[in-house]
Amino acid sequence: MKRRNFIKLSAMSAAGMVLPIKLQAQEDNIPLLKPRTFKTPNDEFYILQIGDPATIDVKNWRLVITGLAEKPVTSFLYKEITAMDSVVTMRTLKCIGDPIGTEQMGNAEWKGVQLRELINKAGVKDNAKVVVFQCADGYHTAIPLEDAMHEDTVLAYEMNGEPLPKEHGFPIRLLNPGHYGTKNPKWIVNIQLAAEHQSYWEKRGWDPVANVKLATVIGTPSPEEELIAGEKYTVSGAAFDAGHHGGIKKVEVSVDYGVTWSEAQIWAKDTPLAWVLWKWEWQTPKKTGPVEIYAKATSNSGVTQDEIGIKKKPVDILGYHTVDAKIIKPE
Ligand SMILES: Nc1nc2c(c(=O)[nH]1)N[C@H]1C(S)=C(S)[C@@H](COP(=O)(O)O)O[C@H]1N2
Ligand SMILES: [Mo]
Repeated sequence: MKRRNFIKLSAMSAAGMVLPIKLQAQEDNIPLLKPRTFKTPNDEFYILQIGDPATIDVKNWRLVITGLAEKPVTSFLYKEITAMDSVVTMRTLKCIGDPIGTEQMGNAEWKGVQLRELINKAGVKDNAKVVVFQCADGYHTAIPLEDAMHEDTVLAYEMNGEPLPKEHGFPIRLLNPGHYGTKNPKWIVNIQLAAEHQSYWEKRGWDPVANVKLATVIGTPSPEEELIAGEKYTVSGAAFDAGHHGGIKKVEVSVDYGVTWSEAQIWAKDTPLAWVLWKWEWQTPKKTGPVEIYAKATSNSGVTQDEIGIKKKPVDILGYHTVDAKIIKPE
């Protein structure tokens, strides 16, 4: 059986047990897309941190704001934060160290409060330039004050309608629009207004700005997947610009080493702060042998992906994503 003939789905039975279901995709004519849902389910969302996830007992937790503040120590209880005016927002997270095409990208609907609401309660002194987040696992990172005061910068306490899962930063994490995962700290315990700060990853040579670069990921086919000659196959994936170039305008696919490109269909999108999902119906060649699939995105501001080269460690995504697959004879 070919790898792509079966997909495992989970479903809740009446008793609440998780049952694996096998779907015979080709017979049922269901194209297998990857990602297959616009919102990544919480238990499928990638998890990354410097050590083990921190365990925080919310009863003993206080979010403290200190440093160059008018009221030098301001603290908030979980229930005070969750009682404030909230925002619900779709956001994609991507790891800065994600070599293009891997799995370190996910999208969720988050609920939280604007960070500036809390910072304004503490009051900002003139000499404050950055906001530093100290986390329960020892991680720390800073963002410019201007970014912290941006209306889209959110302290999230819910993910896809559930309290933030432990792995994703319970009780509270930052969602910092336009920035790689490094600037989206989890398990925050202390927020400090400061003149400057060298963050955990910057000390180890990583990009201190961490702006997300325009990227396209091919989900199907997966590397080395065997595709049947002369059949319909749905190439699919995601693209994301994190709002830096006005959002994704189009995604194109090439199966002839970039000589010709076909426009894919964007089948799910939200604001530019969330990924777009795309698919392209391919009539696979009759001839068997290796094939390479390329995908690239163009933004609304006209930037095309292969024009963007990033040489700064470790955002070494150069050009677009390519996947090697194989065309094989029908059985
Ligand atoms: N406290 C803390 N927050 C952190 C990290 C960490 O090591 N510790 N890693 C960051 C990195 S590198 C990434 S890519 C994202 C991943 O978020 P996720 O695990 O919710 O997907 O968390 C960020 N926030
Ligand atoms: Mo990351």
